[in-house]
Amino acid sequence: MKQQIEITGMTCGGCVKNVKEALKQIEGVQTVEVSLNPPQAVIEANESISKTQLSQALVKAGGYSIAGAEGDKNQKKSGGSCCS
Ligand code: 9UX
Repeated sequence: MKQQIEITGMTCGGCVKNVKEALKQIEGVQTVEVSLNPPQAVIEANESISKTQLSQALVKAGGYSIAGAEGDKNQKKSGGSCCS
């Protein structure tokens, strides 16, 4: 099934890559498409992945979060791997 999530905290192409890699690590996830504009991810997985699980992966990847979800107030702590 497909799930679309809105992501906050992505500011450059490196973020997109980080997010994509992080989401791919989640068990059951088959394909991940991430775009910066609008900041979102579309995930295809065998089963529904919980928002909690997605959110955790995003935070681990570098302080990103799902828009509107709990933890969205977390400020991004540091820049990612590329431009900042
Ligand atoms: Mo995103 Mo770029 O975390 O330095 S701003 S990779």
